[in-house]
Parts: sequence; C-alpha cells; structure tokens
Amino acid sequence: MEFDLTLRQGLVCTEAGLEQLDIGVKDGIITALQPGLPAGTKDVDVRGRYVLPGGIDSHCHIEQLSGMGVMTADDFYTASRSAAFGGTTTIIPFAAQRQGDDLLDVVRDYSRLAREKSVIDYAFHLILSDPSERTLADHLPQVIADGITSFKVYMTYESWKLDDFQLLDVLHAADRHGAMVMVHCENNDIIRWITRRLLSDGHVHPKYHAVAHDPLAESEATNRAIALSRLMNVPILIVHVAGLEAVRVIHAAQTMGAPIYAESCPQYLFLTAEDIDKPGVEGAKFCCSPPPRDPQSQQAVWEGLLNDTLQVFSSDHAPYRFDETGKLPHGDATTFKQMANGLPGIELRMPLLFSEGVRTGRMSIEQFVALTATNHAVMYGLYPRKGVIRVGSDADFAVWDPELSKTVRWDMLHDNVGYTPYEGRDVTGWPVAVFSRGRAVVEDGTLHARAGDGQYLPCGEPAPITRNKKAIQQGVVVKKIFAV
Ligand code: DUC
Ligand code: ZN
Ligand code: ZN
Repeated sequence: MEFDLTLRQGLVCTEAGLEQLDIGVKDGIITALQPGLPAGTKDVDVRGRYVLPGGIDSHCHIEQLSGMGVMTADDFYTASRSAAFGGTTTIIPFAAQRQGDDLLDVVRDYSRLAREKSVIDYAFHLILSDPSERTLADHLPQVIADGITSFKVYMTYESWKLDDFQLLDVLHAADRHGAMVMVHCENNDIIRWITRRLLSDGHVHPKYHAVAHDPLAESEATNRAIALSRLMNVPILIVHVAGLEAVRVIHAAQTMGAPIYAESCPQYLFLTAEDIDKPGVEGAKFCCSPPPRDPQSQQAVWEGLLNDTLQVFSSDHAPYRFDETGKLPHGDATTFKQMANGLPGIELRMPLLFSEGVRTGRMSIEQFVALTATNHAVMYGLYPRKGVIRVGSDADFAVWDPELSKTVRWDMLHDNVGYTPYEGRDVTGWPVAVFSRGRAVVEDGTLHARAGDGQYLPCGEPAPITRNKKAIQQGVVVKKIFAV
C-alpha cells in the first residue's frame, strides 16, 4: 500500500512503550507501525526525535463568556492555533449553558463557532448551570446522543453554582444516560464570607484572591462532591485540583474504592500564591480559581500526577487580556473580586510538563503521554480513536525535539492574550512538527492548517462510566440506592 505519509525512525511512544518505528498513514488513519516501511507520498525522517500522540486538552474555555460575563480573548481560531503549536491536536472546550438558556440552542450556536474556526479536531463538554426538568429529562439525552457525554458543574460562582440538591439531580441524570460529571469544587459561602470581610476592611489587592479562595474551601467542597458521588454510586472527575488537602481527600476516597477521578493543571505545578503578590494589579495575571497555592501543594500535585491520584493534566485555558476587556474592568482600581478569573496555558501545557517532568527524570515519557493525551481520551469517550498511536487510530501526533531549549516570551506564543504567566522560564523539549489526521498542522514554525479544518468528534460513553456499571453488575459495588 502506498502511504500518504511515512514518518521514519522516530522514537514512537505506543501503548507498549517507546520504540524506534516507522509510522505509515493512509487517509488520515495510522495503517502501519513497524520498522522499514516503504516511502510515503510525504516522507519525513524524524530520527532522534520523539513521536508522541497529539495532546488532548480536555479543559479549556474558548470563545466562552465567564460567570461574570467576560468573553475570552481567544476564539476558536487563535486558541486552536495556539494549542497546535504546543503539541495538542484535540481540544474539548465547553458549550456553556447560562441560567435560562435552552441547552439545544447553546450547543447549536457553539458548534457553529468551532466548525467555522477550529484548525484542529474538537469535542465538547457542557457547562450546566440550569439543570431544570426540561434540560435533564429532555435536552440532555439528545445532546448526549449527539456525542457530548461529559459536563462541568460548579459549586461556586454566583451565576454558575448548583446546590447539593441540584448536584444530586445531575449525578442521577449522568448515571441514567452514561455521562461523566466534572466538578469545580470550592465552597461558595466560605469564599463569599471571606471576600466580604476583606473588601470591607479595604483589602482589594489581587493577592487577597488567594486568601478568599482558602484551601479549606477547596477541600471541603471536594469532600462533599465525593460524598454525593458515593451516595449515588456515580463516578465524578474533580477538575483543577490545587491544594494538598484536596489531593489527600481524593486519594483517601480512591483508596476506599470510590470511582473518583481528578485533574490538575500547569498553574498548580509551576506557580504559587507568591506570584500573585506583585505591585499594583500585576498579580491579576496569576489569578485563577482555585488559585495557585504553596510549595507543599505543588509537591502534592506532582505526587498525585505521578501516583495516578490525578489522571489528567489539562490547561484550564481561560484567556483574558491584561486590560479593560479582561482582567482589569476598572483599570488600576480593579479589586480582586472584579478581575476575570483564569489563566492562559493551552500552548505551554505540554512543553512545561515535558521540561519539568520528563527532562528532569521525574516522570517517564509514558506517564507524560498518559497524562496529556491517552487518559483524556479514556475519560471522555474518545479512546482509541484519539490519544494513542496504534493501527486504526487517527494519525494525530507531535514530533518532539527533546533537546530544543527556548526561553518563554509571550510574543512567541500564538494565542491572543498578550501576556503569559510563564514569561522568562527556560523550557527544554518542544514539539517541532504536529500532524492531525495525517496532515501537517505545524511544520517549520509555520501553521499549515486553516480555520475550519478541525472536525467535530462525537464522544462515546466515558470508559470510567462503563467500568463502574460493570463493577456494579459484578457486585463489586454493593450499595446502589436506586434501581433505575
Ligand atoms: N476557574 C474556572 O473555574 N474556570 C476558568 C478559569 C478559572 O480560574
Ligand atoms: Zn472550574
Ligand atoms: Zn475551567
């Protein structure tokens, strides 16, 4: 068979580990994986380079209004372009339902934005903020049948948050229809109470954001979400884990056999609350929720990623410019409560982890691949089409030069944000070519894909959901309160 593309003699990371192999691609699919393949129409020698599955960024906010009504600085074009330059070939952003929104309208409108602009493939999660009877019983099953099989719910933010009763409703619906619930765990009243005290005492500086979002607000809500999930016997995935205590609570639940999964992000490995403590409003560049914490929490997140307490490493890319359109609605007078929450990170997610994880010897290349690609596909129903290099999978991969060193500057990135919280960091190991379904998206430092080249990926049932159902059938999980 004549290949459209042959990648020759790379160090390829398959599910069996790292091996020197050729990859043959036909019609966008990996069709051969062995040494000594015949030349392809496009034939690329990648000796000395790693060939890794294209990354999947399963937590990114793109062309989405925040809870406070601020539009992200990136649209589907700039965010997907930036993702691709960082080695990511699939993004899973959120079709966000605001209160009163008709879920079917939300999905239709958001799909159009992605279809017209994304340069790489994409799936969707939902954000559910209005789990009415009509949403859960009527619209949700339709949306799930169309391939959106995961949704994020919030325990904080006035306009997004669900109470425990609503969370139980959502877990129940997820269980019925085979979907994964992602939970933003922070106790809203703790944050609200501390915030009111701080503001009334005149404490408005960005650093008070980290004070208001105390680690106990995170660990309490994490514990509560786990309790609700255990009550219902429904798996959940806890997003953006930041604090040491939250990691411990998750680990304890998993040790008891509860189907709890979790995610962390670059900001919790590479930033701390000290970064927020800068003169004036500069610290707003480092404010997200939960906030970066202390070195002990960083260490706990590293350990959690290495010992499989935390299975996915996403960016939580929530890009807001450092001006009136984003972080600073009131200029230099903006208080910590008024700043848009969120950090850019879609392009640096994988290079930062490669440099600080793989290059330092902290993690194996296989762990890196699992945390940045394979586990995302498994968690959200895209496996094995995405997230792995194997015969029959989409030909999505990134060719990495493990020796290439660069100092991060915001103007070398491809987003539309205008700053990076990682300015000035030395990073070793970068993707130098990125392929999506066998086509070069990035090569020689240039974007080769166009807006609209990305395809919609309908997700199947997330594997942890299937696994949990089997466990229940086999009597491994004995307490099932509703026989629905
Ligand atoms: N927190 C979120 O929950 N989402 C976007 C960004 C942030 O800081
Ligand atoms: Zn969140
Ligand atoms: Zn988020």
